[in-house]
Amino acid sequence: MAKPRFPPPETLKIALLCLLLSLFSPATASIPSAASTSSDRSCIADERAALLAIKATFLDPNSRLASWQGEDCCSWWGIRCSNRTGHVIKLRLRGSRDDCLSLYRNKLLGEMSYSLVGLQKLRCGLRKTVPFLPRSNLTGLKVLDISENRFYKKIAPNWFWNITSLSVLDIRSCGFYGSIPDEIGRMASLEEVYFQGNDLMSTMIPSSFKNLCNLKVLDLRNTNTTGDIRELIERLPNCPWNKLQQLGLSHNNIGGTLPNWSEPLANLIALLLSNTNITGAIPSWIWTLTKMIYLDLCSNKLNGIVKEDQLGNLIDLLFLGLGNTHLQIKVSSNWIPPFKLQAVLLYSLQLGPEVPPWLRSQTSIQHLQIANTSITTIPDWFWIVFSRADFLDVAYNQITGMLPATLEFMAAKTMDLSNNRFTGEVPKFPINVTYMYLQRNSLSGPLPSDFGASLLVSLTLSGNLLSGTIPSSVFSLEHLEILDLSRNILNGEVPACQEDSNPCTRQLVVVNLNSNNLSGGFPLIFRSCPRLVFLDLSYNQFSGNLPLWMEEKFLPILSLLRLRSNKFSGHIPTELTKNDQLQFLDLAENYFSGSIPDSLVNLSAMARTSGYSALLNEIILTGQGAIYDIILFYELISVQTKGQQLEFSSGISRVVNLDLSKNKFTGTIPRDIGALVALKSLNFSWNLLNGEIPETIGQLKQLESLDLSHNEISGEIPSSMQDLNALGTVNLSYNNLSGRIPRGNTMGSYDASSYIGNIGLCGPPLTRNCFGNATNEDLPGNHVDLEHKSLYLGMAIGFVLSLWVILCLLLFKTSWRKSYFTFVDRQQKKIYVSVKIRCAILKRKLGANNL
Ligand SMILES: *[C@@H]1O[C@H](CO)[C@@H](O)[C@H](O)[C@H]1NC(C)=O
Ligand SMILES: *[C@@H]1O[C@H](CO)[C@@H](O)[C@H](O)[C@H]1NC(C)=O
Ligand SMILES: *[C@@H]1O[C@H](CO)[C@@H](O)[C@H](O)[C@H]1NC(C)=O
Ligand SMILES: *[C@@H]1O[C@H](CO)[C@@H](O)[C@H](O)[C@H]1NC(C)=O
Ligand SMILES: *[C@@H]1O[C@H](CO)[C@@H](O)[C@H](O)[C@H]1NC(C)=O
Ligand SMILES: *[C@@H]1O[C@H](CO)[C@@H](O)[C@H](O)[C@H]1NC(C)=O
Ligand SMILES: *[C@@H]1O[C@H](CO)[C@@H](O)[C@H](O)[C@H]1NC(C)=O
Ligand SMILES: *[C@@H]1O[C@H](CO)[C@@H](O)[C@H](O)[C@H]1NC(C)=O
Ligand SMILES: *[C@@H]1O[C@H](CO)[C@@H](O)[C@H](O)[C@H]1NC(C)=O
Ligand SMILES: *[C@@H]1O[C@H](CO)[C@@H](O)[C@H](O)[C@H]1NC(C)=O
Ligand SMILES: *[C@@H]1O[C@H](CO)[C@@H](O)[C@H](O)[C@H]1NC(C)=O
Ligand SMILES: CC(=O)N[C@H]1CO[C@H](CO)[C@@H](O)[C@@H]1O
Repeated sequence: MAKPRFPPPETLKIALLCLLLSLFSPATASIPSAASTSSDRSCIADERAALLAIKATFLDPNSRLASWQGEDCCSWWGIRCSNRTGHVIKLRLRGSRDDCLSLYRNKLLGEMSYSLVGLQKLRCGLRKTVPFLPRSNLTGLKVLDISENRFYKKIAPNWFWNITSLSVLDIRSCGFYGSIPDEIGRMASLEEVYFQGNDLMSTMIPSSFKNLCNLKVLDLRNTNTTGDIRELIERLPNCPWNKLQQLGLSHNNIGGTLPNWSEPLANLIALLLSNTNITGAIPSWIWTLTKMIYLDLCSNKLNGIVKEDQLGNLIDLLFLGLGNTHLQIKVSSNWIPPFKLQAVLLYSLQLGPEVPPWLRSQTSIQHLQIANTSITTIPDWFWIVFSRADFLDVAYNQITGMLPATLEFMAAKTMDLSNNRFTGEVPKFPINVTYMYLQRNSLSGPLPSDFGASLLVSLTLSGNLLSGTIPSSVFSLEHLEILDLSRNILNGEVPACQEDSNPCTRQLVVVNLNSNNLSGGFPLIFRSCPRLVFLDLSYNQFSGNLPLWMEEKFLPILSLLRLRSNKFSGHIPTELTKNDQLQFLDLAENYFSGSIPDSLVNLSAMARTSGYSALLNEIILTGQGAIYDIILFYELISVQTKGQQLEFSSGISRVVNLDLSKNKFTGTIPRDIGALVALKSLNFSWNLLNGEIPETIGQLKQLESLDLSHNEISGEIPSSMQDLNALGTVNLSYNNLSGRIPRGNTMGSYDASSYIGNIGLCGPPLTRNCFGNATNEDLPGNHVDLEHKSLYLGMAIGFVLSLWVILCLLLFKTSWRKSYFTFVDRQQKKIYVSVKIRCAILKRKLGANNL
């Protein structure tokens, strides 16, 4: 996969922000959201009017501003007035941030319009002061926090740029776009500025930023800031009394090399430069920043050597991120660092073959990522030193040996040991673990009858050598959402649900049992899983009829069903076709018989014209549950289209596939098959279908692959198929088709093998001419033949190229969305979980209002 595996995502930042609460947490965080601090006097009338004007410009579907009425604006929600002067000094209208992550719910929607400014204009006009430069009358406002709302408008002009009294400006994730106005240079009181998550549209902070000599915090992460890091740093306030403490530039298009200064930003405690294009060496001044707590240089092109005397200067360091760079860490084997880290991100570096011995002293670590670092063994101390850690990731190494029996005493909530060479049996899991990744190892033997981890949400054991049956205890894990046991040698039946003694999990969202040796009928246990979205039972020995899909809607939101290569028989139950989320149905290589039900065309998820509104995507967007992890499963399942085995990444949520090949279906292709307009791949090959290809097939404009070969289909190829421009693969061979092959944009351009075995077909690419209807073109002749041959050769090459383009697109195409969740990789998911947990704890600690 070319996709970088460990980009420390935005969620990680949030996680670690939660972790290191004091960092990047604006002063507003401590303001109670319902201001109980009303002063004796009521608020200043002008300010009240100004606030009402602001309110009038909001769409407020959740009535969050319901308290904004009455005389005393100081008692309104989100407002705080000064006891001394009575001025509104804080305005906090932050959108809600569930779990520290914005889920775009309960937001103030709408435009912050100019009515406030308009109000002032009027007043100015009356007083005949300089027109067009009105000041907002919230003259005492010090803290403005409107973060996490959705304004979707230009960042300037905007009323708040004229409030020079502000010391805190927090407009994180507000959907503002455009460049920051020069006026910011007049806001000399600013101490904390949070722009994160808005779109500065490839610009940079203006040079007037230099004036902000009081600036302590600048958060420009993920703002589409573009340019050279030196130029950017030159625009930072560099006053003699330089106060800058926290600088966040991660996730931007910043390149160049870091400047080598004599006078560094001596007060810096947090420097976040991850996911930028910065190159070159880390200049020595960074290692003189002895107050540094949070240093994140992950995912850059930084290179050079980091030595122990450099790292050793940073005595207060809690967060160290150097992962996915070209840096080499060279420290002596007995080095004991002066710091006690809480989070270490050293993934995708060369650290191995040993776990760096200096980590042994880091007993406070909560979060450890040393995946993909060429480690081959894990020392015994590892399991002890990190027994209290919350998040452990050592995936993608070559670690051999057995998992310790003491695993169950560890505190980890997320543990990724996947993609290693662990052997032996699966031990009991850490008691509180929710996410356990063990896929792609060499674990063997039976599964434990009790995992000892009742909070498991995700369990992935695919690609091991596990044998025996699936213990029924798996299905009594009441929080389990993801179960992947694929590619093992498990056998026997999937245990049934014993409603009384062993109530089944109802939370399952993803079940992957692909490629085992499981048998028995279709596992009825899944009937009790109303949230199931993804069910893959392919390549097993399951047999018998599919259960009648009940009126009560068995598996109501199933989006993907793969039963490929089993021994299922009987008809396709029509009830199945009532499912309105099924976007991927693969019943190939079974013994299904009977006709293909006409009601198949009612599979509405395959008939959506716009986008793939499959639940998968929707849930990913709204971030519910553990669905993020589904993406992991997309990586693992392979789909046969275009005659190739593909490993899909998240792209699979955009694959619409209907594969009934290699069964014993009889009868005709449903006449209205053209209704399934979203289909990308249709494979009815190797059945006993007869009748004609329905004319409606020409409506399947998205179709990239069509295989109707090895049936008894007769009649002519419908001319409507000429319009299938997306079609990359066609196979109509070995049927009873007749007549001329349509000559449209694509149909004539396929290889003759697409059509062979149909005695009645004629015209290119077949050599057989349509005599009787012959035109000049079709007349035999060396010249023409040669021309045709080179034409077909060209087309074949073109076809191969376009096939690759399509394959590559399928593999790598990701659609950028503003939300950072859309293509969250598995790493992010894990982090999301730890965030969730951590935030829950913090919420409790701080009171729900403050997060
Ligand atoms: C302001 O007044 C409120 C109640 O009168 C009091 O609880 C609060 O401590 C005062 N704040 C300051 C900064 O004096
Ligand atoms: C400040 O207010 C004036 C008057 O409304 C306006 O023209 C100007 O654009 C404002 N500045 C910014 C940066 O919004
Ligand atoms: C960054 O800004 C450029 C220029 O305005 C824009 O085309 C691009 O879409 C922006 N990128 C993102 C990720 O918003
Ligand atoms: C880094 O630079 C490369 C080209 O050199 C560009 O393709 C890529 O998008 C840049 N990445 C970021 C995060 O700016
Ligand atoms: C930075 O400059 C100092 C002396 O001014 C020099 O010793 C050091 O090697 C330079 N470092 C880099 C990374 O250029
Ligand atoms: C492992 O790290 C290397 C660079 O050291 C990187 O190219 C590769 O993509 C990483 N692999 C994974 C699975 O992240
Ligand atoms: C598991 O979680 C419980 C409740 O939060 C806690 O009391 C216990 O110490 C945890 N156990 C371990 C091994 O961390
Ligand atoms: C699969 O199970 C069948 C019995 O159901 C058994 O005969 C066969 O040997 C098993 N295959 C493997 C590879 O274990
Ligand atoms: C599709 O569903 C509708 C409504 O349930 C039904 O009336 C119609 O007969 C179905 N079409 C087919 C071909 O079964
Ligand atoms: C259609 O299915 C058959 C049997 O499953 C398979 O061999 C063939 O490659 C598939 N066709 C395409 C175009 O993927
Ligand atoms: C010739 O064309 C006619 C009608 O266009 C068609 O019915 C007939 O099958 C064609 N003959 C051949 C050999 O293609
Ligand atoms: C510019 C402006 O109108 N300023 C007014 C803001 O409100 C205070 C207090 O009411 C007035 O004194 C200012 O004149």
